[in-house]
Amino acid sequence: MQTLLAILTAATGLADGPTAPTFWMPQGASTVAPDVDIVFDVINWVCYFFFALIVVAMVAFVWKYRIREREHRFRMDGPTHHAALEATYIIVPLLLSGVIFFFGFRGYLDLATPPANSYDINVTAKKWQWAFTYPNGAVASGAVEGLVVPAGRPVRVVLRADDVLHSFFIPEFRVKRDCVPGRVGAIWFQCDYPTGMDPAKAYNLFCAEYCGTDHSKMLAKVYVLEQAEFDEWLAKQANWIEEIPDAELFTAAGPRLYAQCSQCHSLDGTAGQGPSWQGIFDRIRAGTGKFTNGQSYADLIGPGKVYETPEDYIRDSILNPGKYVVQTFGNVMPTFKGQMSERKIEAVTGMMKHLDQFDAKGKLKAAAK
Ligand code: HEC
Ligand SMILES: [Cu+2]
Repeated sequence: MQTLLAILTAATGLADGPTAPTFWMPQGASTVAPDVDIVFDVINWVCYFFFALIVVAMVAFVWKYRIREREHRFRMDGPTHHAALEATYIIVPLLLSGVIFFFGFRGYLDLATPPANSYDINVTAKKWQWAFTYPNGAVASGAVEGLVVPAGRPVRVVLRADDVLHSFFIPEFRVKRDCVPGRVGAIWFQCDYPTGMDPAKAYNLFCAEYCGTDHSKMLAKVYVLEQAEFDEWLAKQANWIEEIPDAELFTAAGPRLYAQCSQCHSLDGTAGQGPSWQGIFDRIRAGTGKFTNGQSYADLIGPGKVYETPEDYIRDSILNPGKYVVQTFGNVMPTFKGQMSERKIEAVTGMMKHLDQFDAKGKLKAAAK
């Protein structure tokens, strides 16, 4: 019934919000969603129909032609050929698959051809988060801001991968495309239903290609804003870190930046993909730890050494994480070059130095406010 309703609203163009979720599909919130859903529903109903037909016929024939007692004589004079029957089961599936192909291919071409006036957003996938770069240079992180797009106009996302294969998937928009290292792909969508910055209303972005340990954490929210609201967000986004007063730099910006590090670095001593930040600054200053190449922190950090100060080492760990890898950990940290400005690095470093002011989740403790 719901499917039928979805088809009707799609056909009459009456949808004034995302289409309702069905048993199979989440709500449909992009302009292509109704087309995709019709093809899906038609294929689905064709499958139900033939499944029922075949099972009923099978059971009926098994019953009708079962071997009865004392009747072991097989008839050898049955028909061997029936032209009309053969023609039917060639022509009917041919027509059906022809129709499915027509709608499927039309939809495919639609999805493959971004409208000329689309708004470009660069998306980079890396283990295990999304980074979004906007035309004005603003960089947003999937873990923190989510993907923010303007409503009511086509958006073209240009897809890249830094390390391994990922896949950009927004189920509510019915779009999915692989992000392949060494290649630049693109996909487009248009959503006419603004969500505001409300996570409960926002749509979901998943990585749909298993890409390693924390693949399941490679999530982001998709916020759709009215053009004016979007422009305002974008202008702020480009320089939010500059707007924070120096005195509040790490208390205000630290937690927000830490959201990009939290999947791998705990604050409470639990080892994750990366070393916990509990006591990190004192540990680095004391110089006792070792790197996988056998050198110790004391060999590298200090006046006249590779890193003048602990801060310098931390900065380079964020920009060139593969240069010196901490013992017992793998070289899995992505570089934050181009995403972490000096000021942002200063903010996270400040947070590392004052972890006692934050709780285990990276929120500023009430007393410190
Ligand atoms: C995908 C997991 C991952 C993410 C995300 C991540 N890191 Fe790391 N990080 C690691 C691993 C693994 C190491 C240890 C190996 C190495 O030195 O590269 C590490 C090491 C470090 C070190 C050196 C620690 C030490 O004990 O010497 C610093 C500093 C650091 N990360 C900062 C950050 C910051 C800041 C962020 C967020 C902006 C971040 N990391 C995000 C995995 C991650
Ligand atoms: Cu992925």
